[in-house]
Amino acid sequence: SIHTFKMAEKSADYSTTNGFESKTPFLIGVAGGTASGKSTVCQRIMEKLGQQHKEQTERRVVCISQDSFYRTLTPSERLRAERGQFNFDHPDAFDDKKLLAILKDILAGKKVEVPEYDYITNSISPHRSHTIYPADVVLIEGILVFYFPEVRELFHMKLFVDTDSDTRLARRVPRDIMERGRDLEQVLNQYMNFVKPAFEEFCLPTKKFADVIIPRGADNLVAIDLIVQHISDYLKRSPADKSIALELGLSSSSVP
Ligand code: UZR
Ligand code: MG
Repeated sequence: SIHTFKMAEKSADYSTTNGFESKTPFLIGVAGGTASGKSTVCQRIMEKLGQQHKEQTERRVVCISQDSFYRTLTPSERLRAERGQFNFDHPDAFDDKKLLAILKDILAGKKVEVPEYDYITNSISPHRSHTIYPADVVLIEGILVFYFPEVRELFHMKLFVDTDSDTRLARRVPRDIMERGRDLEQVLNQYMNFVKPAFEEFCLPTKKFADVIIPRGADNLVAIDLIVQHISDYLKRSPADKSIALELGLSSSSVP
C-alpha cells in the first residue's frame, strides 16, 4: 500500500541523520479568551502525560506561553501601556515572526531560548529567558495562537478552551489586581475598551480552527483525559510511525 511505501521511505530518512534521530515534537496549540483556563489546561495535560509515562523518564512535555512573544514597545506605546491605554489583545502587540521562527526551530528538533515576559513592567525581561530543549510534546498557549495563519499551520493538534465571558471576567479581575499590579478601575476599563472587543474580533473567530473545543476549561476532566489519551497513543508509536502520523494527520490510524 501507499502507506507501507511511505514508511520505507521515511525509515531511510532516519538512518541518514548522522547518528542522532532528529525528533519532531508533537506541537499542540491552545487558544481561548483571557482567563479561560489555558495555562491550567496545559498544566493538567503535562501532569497527566508525565504520570502515564513514568517508565520512560526521558519523555518530556513542555509548555510555552504566547506572552513571551509580545513585542518591545516604543517609548510612546510604553507610556500608553502604563495608563492602561495600550491594546495588548490586538494581534499587532505580538511579534508573530519571532514566534513563527521559534516554532520552526522547535519542529526541527533544535533547542531554543524563550524570553520571559513581565506583566508589571509590560516588557520582556532583559536578562531572563529559559531554554527549551527538544521534547516529545510542546504546548503553545495564548489568546491569539490560531490567529496568524503560518503559525496556525504548524500545530499538530489545536485546542480551544471555551469558557463563558462572565466566568473569565470574574477570574481576570482578581488576577490582574493581585498578580499583575493593577487597580480595579484600570482593569475594568481595559476590559471594556480592549480585552472584550479584541476577543470578539480576533480570538473568538479562531475557534473554528480548533480540532477540539473544551467547554468549561480546566474543570472538564473528561475532555482533558481524552486529549491525553490521544497524545499518549501517538507517543507510543515508533519514530518512523510518528513521522507518518504527523504527515497524514493523526486522524488516520491506518498506519501498518
Ligand atoms: P491570558 N496583558 C496585560 O495585562 N499586560 C501586558 O503587559 C501584556 C498582556 C494581558 C492582555 C491579555 N491584556 O488580555 C492577557 N490586557 O494578558 C492575555 N489588557 O493573557 O491569556 O493569560 O489572560
Ligand atoms: Mg495566561
